[in-house]
Amino acid sequence: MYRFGITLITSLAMLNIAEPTRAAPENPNIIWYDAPAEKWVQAIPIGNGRFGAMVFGDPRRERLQLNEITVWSGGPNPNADRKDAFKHLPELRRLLRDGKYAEAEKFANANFNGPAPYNASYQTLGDLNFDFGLPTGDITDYRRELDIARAIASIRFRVSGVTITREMFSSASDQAIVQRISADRPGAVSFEMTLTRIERAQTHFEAQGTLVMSGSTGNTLRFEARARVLATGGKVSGAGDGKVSVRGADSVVIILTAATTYALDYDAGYTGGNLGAAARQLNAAAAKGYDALRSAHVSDYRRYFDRVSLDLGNSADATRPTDQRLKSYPSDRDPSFAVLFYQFGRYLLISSSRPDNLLPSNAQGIWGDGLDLPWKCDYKSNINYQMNYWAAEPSNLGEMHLPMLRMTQHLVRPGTATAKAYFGPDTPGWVVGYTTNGWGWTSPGARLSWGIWFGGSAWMCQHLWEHYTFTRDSDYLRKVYPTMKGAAEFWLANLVDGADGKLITSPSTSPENSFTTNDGITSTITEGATMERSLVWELFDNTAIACRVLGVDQDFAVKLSAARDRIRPPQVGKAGQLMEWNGDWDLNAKDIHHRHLSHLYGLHPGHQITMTQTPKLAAAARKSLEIRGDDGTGWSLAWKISCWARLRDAEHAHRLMDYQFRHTEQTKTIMADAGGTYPNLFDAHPPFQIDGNFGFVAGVNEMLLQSHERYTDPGAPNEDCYYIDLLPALPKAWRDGSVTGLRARGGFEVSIRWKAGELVAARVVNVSAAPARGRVRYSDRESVIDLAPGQSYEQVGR
Ligand code: FUC
Repeated sequence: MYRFGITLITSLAMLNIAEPTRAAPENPNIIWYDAPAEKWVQAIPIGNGRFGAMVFGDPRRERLQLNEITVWSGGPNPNADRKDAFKHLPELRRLLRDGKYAEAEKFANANFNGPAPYNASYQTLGDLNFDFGLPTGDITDYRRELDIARAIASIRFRVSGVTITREMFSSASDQAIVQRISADRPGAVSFEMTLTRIERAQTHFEAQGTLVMSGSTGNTLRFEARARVLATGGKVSGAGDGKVSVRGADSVVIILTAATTYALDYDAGYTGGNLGAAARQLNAAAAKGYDALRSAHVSDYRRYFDRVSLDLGNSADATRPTDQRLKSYPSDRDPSFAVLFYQFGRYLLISSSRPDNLLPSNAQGIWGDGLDLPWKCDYKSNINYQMNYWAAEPSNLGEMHLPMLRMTQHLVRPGTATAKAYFGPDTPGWVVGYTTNGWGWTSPGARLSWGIWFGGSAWMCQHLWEHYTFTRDSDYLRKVYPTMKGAAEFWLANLVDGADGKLITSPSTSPENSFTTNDGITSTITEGATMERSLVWELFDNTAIACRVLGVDQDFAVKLSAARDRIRPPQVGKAGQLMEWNGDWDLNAKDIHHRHLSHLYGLHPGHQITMTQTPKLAAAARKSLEIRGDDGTGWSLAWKISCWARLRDAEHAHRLMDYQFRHTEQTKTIMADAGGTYPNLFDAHPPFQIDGNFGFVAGVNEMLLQSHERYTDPGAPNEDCYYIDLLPALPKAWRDGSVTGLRARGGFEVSIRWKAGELVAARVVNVSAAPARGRVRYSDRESVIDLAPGQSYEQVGR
């Protein structure tokens, strides 16, 4: 073991970490197509965190399908908890203890579910439509492009000897979607523009070439969208019929803003947002001018995007249209395509979850067309919601995590009511079940197998803690600690003694899966399924360390650690698998390839199971993964990449990409084995679900760098310290490469370069404001690092 105190600060250039390994395509961050989108899953997404559009790019008639992150139908539902459910808890637990699982399922569906309909859905805001009235000549030289390094979309083509260019972006700096339409011949830009919505909206023309659309999604939320045309040359006219016409302009800038009455405020009934923001933002952006808007947008976006670079080399012609590259991935396995998909995931996170978003990135980020979107496009907290944020911290986008962390704290109010309704009026703390939405839903669903599960709050609190481990910002931790404490208090009070005297949860489910006992009883509800045990273990473990770090609640911390050690540990079953249930029933499963990997939570994203600290459980997790098989829904495939990476099986992790990059245009809901990627690089469950995009980014991060294994450093016993594993799962296909700017737990930023599969150089910088310790591991070398803020450790060769 080597120990480093002070180290030299050399530049990345000296270490050659970021030097390209071979000739790269001109701009590796371009997604492009040689035809307009005919379907939504071919269109290009743009977004500024809260306000976005899908760009179809038809030369003659453009449709910008618009979304704003707070546009939810319905409203808060204070009666969604079954108020007397807790009275049925003892009977439900008794049935489960007696192994009467089928009766328990009936009983739970009747007495322990959520009585309220779950109707509210995230919705489209509307459409900005253009009819360009182009000459009838052929369209040639067509190109539709998204530059993910600048977050700018463009469409270019020639018609009747004129080249028309449309360029657009959604600016966070100016809170507007901005588009410029230009031509290489004066007076060649003409169009009619309308702003529409399928229901509940009216549009009128106002002075200054402005359309104003106002409406509501029902009784709670009202919205307003404004689009203004600023023409150079030509003539702009409009009328009360909600249409603007432009004739013979040289170029036109269109600015679009939107506001809603939404507020993330439980007491105010989720209203209080100011519709006047749309007009204010529109006037401010219009006064600024296109070039200033564009450069403010690009530099703002690059602040985040440029933090991570990844080079895995090329093996195919990377200049081809993106849909062709997707289709040929199974035969060329082009690593630069994996890089594009990785960086596209980071683009999507920056574009759907800016730090001041009122709501987090939802099941489709911010992009959704329609009024009743798949699964309401909500925040399913039994995997999907959290997966959306797995990539945030490691990919150096920690600020994008903030909307989710705020939402978690917000759920304490409704979650306290849910805890008391289901576990008793004296129950402390708060709990969230299988999902949440824009209206603070925390209640169970109408029925099993998905509706009754209480692991959501513990899992969300893992995210609160992780933001601290990556930043070591103890002021932040102090603010979120009460939320973690409340979630832990709930579980301290509500774990029960299992038949073996170990602590378990009851009732308990393994999200959306069912079991068949050795006596042939099939059910979905039991006591002590593995996932909740692991979630609560993780919650207690993290919260106890938070107490130490903050120097608070020492007695509580002792209680948490003691209870953590009494939780029934993960069990190994007869096939050597990690048991999903309280009985050894995995092999009886009706759906042995079920998409959820719930019992593997301790392997990933948790840290209860690791290769070096719990090798037997890691081996069992491997067996379980083998039993589950490789195929799955989009997010399931992505989760498997991370799991195999944590098991250090680089080739298996890489093989999963063959499934993840399966080209598809299927948009019907399929619950198994049809996961893949759409031409626009959205992940296909199917239908589109953005968790798979983010989960993929997380998987690649896990292949290149891991930092989940914790140890106690004798020199800093109150701190959480981590092993930093360099290239833990590097596949042969990524022979030479480099990555810069990844983040590791403990407050570090890490850059790595490798050649022929071997480490060439690595640099670990303490980017936190506190001294930071850790252990850097690669191959058989382990180096202890102890760095002051800003200091770095460097390693050359193995
Ligand atoms: C859970 C998953 C489904 C889907 C849905 C949004 O119900 O089991 O596969 O991801 O959430």
